[in-house]
Amino acid sequence: MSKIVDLRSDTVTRPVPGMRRAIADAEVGDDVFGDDPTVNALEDRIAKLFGKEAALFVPSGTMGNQVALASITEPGDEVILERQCHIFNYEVAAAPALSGLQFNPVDGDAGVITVEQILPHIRHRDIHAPVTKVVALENTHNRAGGHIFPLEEMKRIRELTIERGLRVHLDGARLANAVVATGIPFDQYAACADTVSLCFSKGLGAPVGSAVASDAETVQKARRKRKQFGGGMRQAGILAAAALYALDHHVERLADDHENAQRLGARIESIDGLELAFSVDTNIVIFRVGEKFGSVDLLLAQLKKDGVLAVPFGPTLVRMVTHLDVNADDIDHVADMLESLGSAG
Ligand code: TLP
Repeated sequence: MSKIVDLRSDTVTRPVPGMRRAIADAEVGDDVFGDDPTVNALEDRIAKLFGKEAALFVPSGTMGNQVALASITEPGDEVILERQCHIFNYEVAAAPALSGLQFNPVDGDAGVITVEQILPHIRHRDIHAPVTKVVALENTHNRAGGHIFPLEEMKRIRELTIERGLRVHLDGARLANAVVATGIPFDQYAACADTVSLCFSKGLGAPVGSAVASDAETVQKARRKRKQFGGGMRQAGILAAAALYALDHHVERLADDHENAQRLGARIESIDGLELAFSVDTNIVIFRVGEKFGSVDLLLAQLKKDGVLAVPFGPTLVRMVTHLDVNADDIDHVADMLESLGSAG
């Protein structure tokens, strides 16, 4: 078997030929001067898609989250978020380090936090207390196996935050997956947030780039923050062209990734010694590895020998992510391997 089946993340996708042509043909200018027509077109398109006044193209999902948070807070403010979310676990403590923010994590259920769970975390105005400023949500939720945060609960949280004068940031790195899986359009999710991000470099298959959408004033602040954080890009139109191509060609096809994840999940469930840690809603499959398989490290090493790559996601958990570079045959191959490793164990 020569083909590598890389399920470590949907970030591993390589630009398809059509996307490469769009990159090659892109009109460009210096985006720090606001002169790149392709970046401007992408920002307009994202603003419209999300029903917001403006949008900003940024190099990564992490920078999208960070410029958004920095633009709606002051140093010393507090951000309420779900304990397993990306901002809290995987952004190298950027918000405390760069923007002087404190996190107030809430234990959720499969990445979802409710109004009732958030309420006791909102600080009373007191000279001793940090000011609660933001509730940050993630949809779909990475560590909860691509779980979809229900729109109804997002709406309730939105109402609470309006009532309490708080802002909502939505880490929508994989929001396109939620949109395709539910049929709920981007703007309905975005309406529940002041700032919302989207990554082009995950399931959408672009090489680089994310966007943040919000009201015009907040996006203007975010543009300054992006520069401050070193993310001002020049002829970024070659990247924006890939993102525009992704929006045209790679959104609806996420349904294939979801189908492949379902296919993998169903096979995993039937293997003795493996157990799904979460229901499979979108393109992420997280499963528990029983003793029969030795350990997560052993299982991953055995898979790697045969060209299958996945990542550890905790002492007993493995994550596999489907994307446009893997097909149903690849998934069957991975499942067959897991099955045979299980029967050899
Ligand atoms: N997630 C990556 C790793 O960082 C874990 C992955 O392989 O899934 N929000 C969410 C929900 C994410 O999953 C990620 C990346 C980001 C933000 C950050 O995006 P990048 O990697 O572009 O900074």
